[in-house]
Amino acid sequence: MSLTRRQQWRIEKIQAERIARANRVADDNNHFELDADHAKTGLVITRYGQRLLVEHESGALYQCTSRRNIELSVAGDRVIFQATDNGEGVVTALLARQNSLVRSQKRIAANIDALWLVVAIEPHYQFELIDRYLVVAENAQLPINIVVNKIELSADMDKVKRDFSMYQSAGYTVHYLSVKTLTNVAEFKAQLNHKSHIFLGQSGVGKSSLINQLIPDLNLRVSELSNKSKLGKHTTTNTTLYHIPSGGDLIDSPGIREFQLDELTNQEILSGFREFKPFIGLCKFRNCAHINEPNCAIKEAVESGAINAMRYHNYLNLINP
Ligand SMILES: Nc1nc2c(ncn2[C@@H]2O[C@H](COP(=O)(O)OP(=O)(O)O)[C@@H](O)[C@H]2O)c(=O)[nH]1
Ligand SMILES: [Mg+2]
Ligand SMILES: [Zn+2]
Repeated sequence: MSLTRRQQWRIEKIQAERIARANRVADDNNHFELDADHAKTGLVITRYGQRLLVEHESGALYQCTSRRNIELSVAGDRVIFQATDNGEGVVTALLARQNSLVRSQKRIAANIDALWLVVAIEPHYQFELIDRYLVVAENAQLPINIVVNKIELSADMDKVKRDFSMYQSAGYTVHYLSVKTLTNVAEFKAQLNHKSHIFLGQSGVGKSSLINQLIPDLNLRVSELSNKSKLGKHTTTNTTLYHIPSGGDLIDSPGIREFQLDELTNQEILSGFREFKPFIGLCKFRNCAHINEPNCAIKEAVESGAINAMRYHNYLNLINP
């Protein structure tokens, strides 16, 4: 049986405390006495330059600086910190990350349980865009699933479901909902519990509307955080972790919602089609591009139906000749 996330954190906390204790000896930059026995575990809510807003298990927020010898943490990180007299704190250790989202060489969020790619009936979903997001997420080992919004606008839901069945058979979860009519929204909410989530996708698909359903007072909370943290208005554009009242966490920023997709290499594209994996390496030619080479295991899998023909077609559309 695998460890729960909480158990995992507890183990990491003990390890991190040891590190913090060892560092204490070497520490000559901090003017207060570090006391590893009183170290607290916290969750990074947001970062503003070198400063971090850290939430203790009790819910109390601490504005923290970070020890110089540890990597700067981001929203979603678990850290060990020590409160100082003035209600502020110093982060002394960073717990191991489960994963992290990096864009243009900058880390922006950590410990993400699910990325939700939001697409819609209007603007109408495009397979190429969906596949590009999936490829990026697969290459970064980020768990991604799909939300199809505005289903009340579709005159042919059977067709829509056929379109997305290829993603379901590749192992992706697909939720069909309408934020406008609230169709399937409660069910969707219910399964966000105990996990941390990121929503992304092109403009106009309904991400803000969906997030407002999950956290009706989001704008209020943004300004509350700005006040509490004395971080100023920047909080609105900073990547921030919010607790969803019905359960689960949302890591959000405008930059995350609509992040730009970088150019993808053919190698990344190939490894981004997760259902191709069992066949890679089985082709006649070692450098097979799986386009029109003889005895290609991928093409044979398409012919036998083991790989969905539309997904293979999407692969051909994405790769650079
Ligand atoms: N018809 C319909 N419109 C929706 C639905 N969800 C959101 N919208 C509308 O779609 C537009 C774009 O939504 P918004 O949440 O701003 O999308 P974002 O750009 O992804 O954040 C707004 O006019 C919303 O009111 C839905 O389920 N059905
Ligand atoms: Mg929006
Ligand atoms: Zn091949």
